Amino acid sequence: MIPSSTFHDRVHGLLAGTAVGDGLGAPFEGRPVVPATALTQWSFSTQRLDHTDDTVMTLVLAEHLSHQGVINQAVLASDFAVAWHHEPLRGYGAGAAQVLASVLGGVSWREAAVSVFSGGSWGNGAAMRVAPVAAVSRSPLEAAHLGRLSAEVTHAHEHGLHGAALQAAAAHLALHSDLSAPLDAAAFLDRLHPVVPSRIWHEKLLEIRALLARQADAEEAAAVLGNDISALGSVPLAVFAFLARGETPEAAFRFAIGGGGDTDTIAAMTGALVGARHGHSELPVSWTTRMEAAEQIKEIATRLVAAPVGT
Ligand code: RVK
Ligand code: MG
Ligand code: MG
Repeated sequence: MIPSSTFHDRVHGLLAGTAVGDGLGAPFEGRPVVPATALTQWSFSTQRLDHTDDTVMTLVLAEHLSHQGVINQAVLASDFAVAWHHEPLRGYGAGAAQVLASVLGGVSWREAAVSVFSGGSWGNGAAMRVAPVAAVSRSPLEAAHLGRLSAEVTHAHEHGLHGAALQAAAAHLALHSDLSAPLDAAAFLDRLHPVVPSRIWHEKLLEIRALLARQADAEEAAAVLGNDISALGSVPLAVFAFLARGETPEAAFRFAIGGGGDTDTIAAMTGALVGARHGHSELPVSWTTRMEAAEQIKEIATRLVAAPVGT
């Protein structure tokens, strides 16, 4: 059992890690390669870490969960839509914006989510925001279930849903991991297998094991696992960055961004896992003090830890 003050710090870390990864990675989003010197320069800058849709939606979900510890899909869809309408220029994906505009216009989320693209979105937008479910779940499977419920309101494609389930379960495992022992990557991956009943996702988990065994660098990992805006092509890299470098928070963020591609989102997802394991107090202060929404994140974390679990 984790002491409540530590649990609070770790939930705070989960939210702050998302925002730090998002803000640090955002200037490099879409670049195939991120030069180490550019990343070092940006990491030492004192400029504010402005966040994007990844953090906005994560905080909306955290706030939603803090009310009753459960997901009401119609209300959640509306909460996302209101946040998008308030700040449409936070870098939302085109499909996500279309779904949220429809919801705001009175279309049911179920209809809106399947109407976008062919069979719904497989983007990583549901995975990037899902980590707060870890705070109100009692097992990785329950986190994955809540993750899928939260994902469905915008991402109807199976890969969008699987990505959210995997990241949710990983966040649960990170939040409840034993800090007195080194992270056991093999055991962590064993527990992720059952949450994604899909051959192609299981192959990704096997690739993560192989990359860990040969101590692959960020460039090689991105080439093998992907680093794009799809759930399938980004969630595995985020989990890999956590398993490969997660014991040193700063290195994990740099690794996640160093793989290039969808850097804000990959670093946001890795950041959620790193923050959940180590807590807000162990994230680099030079970065957490630069967060645009530092105060809001602190307040939401306090409300989220007070939410009922598993009701
Ligand atoms: C911009 C064809 C599809 C597809 C399908 C493509 C922000 C589209 C965040 C779509 C994240 C894009 C990211 C993203 C999160 C998805 N057929 N193409 N079935 N499903 N796509 O729009 O919230 O950065 O090109 O649902 O998942 O930082 O626009 O948004 O990086 O993937 O966007 O999917 O995106 P969306 P999202
Ligand atoms: Mg973004
Ligand atoms: Mg992104």
